[in-house]
Amino acid sequence: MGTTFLSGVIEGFYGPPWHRGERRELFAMMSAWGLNTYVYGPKDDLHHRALWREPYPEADLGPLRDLVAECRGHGLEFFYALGPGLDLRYSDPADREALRARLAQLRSLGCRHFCLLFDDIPDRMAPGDRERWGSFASAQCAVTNELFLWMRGQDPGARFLFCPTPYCGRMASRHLGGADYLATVGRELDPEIGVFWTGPEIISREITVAHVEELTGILRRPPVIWDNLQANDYDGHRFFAGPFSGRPPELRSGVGGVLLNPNTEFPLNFVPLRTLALWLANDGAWRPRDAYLQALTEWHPKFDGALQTISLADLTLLMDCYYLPYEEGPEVVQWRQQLGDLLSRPPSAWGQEAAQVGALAARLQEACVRMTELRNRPLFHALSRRLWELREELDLLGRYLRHQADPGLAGTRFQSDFHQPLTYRGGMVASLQRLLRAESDGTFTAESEPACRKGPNP
Ligand code: GDL
Repeated sequence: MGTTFLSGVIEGFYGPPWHRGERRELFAMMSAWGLNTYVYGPKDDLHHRALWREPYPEADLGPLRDLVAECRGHGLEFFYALGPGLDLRYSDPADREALRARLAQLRSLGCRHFCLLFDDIPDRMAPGDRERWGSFASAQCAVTNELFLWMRGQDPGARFLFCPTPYCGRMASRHLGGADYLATVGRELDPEIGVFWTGPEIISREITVAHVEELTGILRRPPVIWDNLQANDYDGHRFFAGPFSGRPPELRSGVGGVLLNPNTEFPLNFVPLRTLALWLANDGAWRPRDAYLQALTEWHPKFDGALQTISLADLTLLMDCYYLPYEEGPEVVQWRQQLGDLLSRPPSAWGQEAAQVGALAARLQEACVRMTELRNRPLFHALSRRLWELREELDLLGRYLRHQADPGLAGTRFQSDFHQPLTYRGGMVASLQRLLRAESDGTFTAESEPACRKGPNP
């Protein structure tokens, strides 16, 4: 394994971890597509983070051993990630022994490679640790180096990866983890340990070669990209079925690997993983949209319907609504634009356009209905809550357009019997969202404030 380029998946999201059958399917897809690495690090496996000191109980050992064996049986490398940073006391010998014991337990199950993750942890140290190490970065490096050397003593081929506390450009620029954190890691972390990095942001729209070159200088090694492009654990309304994009193919030679931390719902990850594999194998101009269309064509057979099967064109339209964090697919973007323009005009000026806009809405609504009939029930279950929301909005919109366009109802206010206050867009979260509005420039405005202050009042 040595310095092999790592490509594949990190199961590193918040929320329910994948189950055994899903991981088995994952390994088969990964090995068929030429990906080589799986990192086990679900934030909500209690023994990964909250109970990191406690070894796995006896009942969990068989399934874990099988998981490692299945992964390796597919020719993939298995990394086990431990996240002790919530309450690790870096200078406490008992805690350091607990770390060794946990890795030894995993090693006894066949695991050879490990990660220590220090992401999303309190940005402060116990006073004793501060006295001994001086900085967070030094403390984390010392503990990681010690474990790494201990593991290498038993297995010279063992590989280690380290996730820093500031793991993206924005966090580093805010000095998360303390001054000179990354430079300290560059100097003090054993040069054979890889360092994770998510790009300029936690969810990076783009990761450029220049960005990783600068970082490589500081870290004294190329980073391993932990890619959250299609992670959706931070927003229960969305998922991302769009292509791997915003990363030029030249990035491949500037990093030590690319691991996707994708959608929490395993069945929704076909396109993200397939397009990552296509990106890795690409040797011409990289066209993410083409890769998306190819991956959707390969995914389409999974959408076999009990009554009727959705067409590839309608599947594309639907998945365009759940594309990437910073963009939707082109067909729905154009439709949304047209819809916005239409609604800004009086109904008397709508003409034929209302019918066109309504027809696409109806097509999308129909596509949502097709999804309820999928024979692949896990796929339907993964889609269902998000698509229900989309259906509700499309239904409301259709009713609104018909009401406004009806000359007999001119001057009356639109109301829907199916979208009653508090049952529709209700609840605490929705009310909090209305209270603090997110502006398109990244700022937030309280309900009582004017939308955007353009400067001092005259
Ligand atoms: C994070 C977390 C990750 C989570 C992701 C998306 C890293 C290193 N850590 O900050 O567990 O899934 O954001 O919400 O990315």
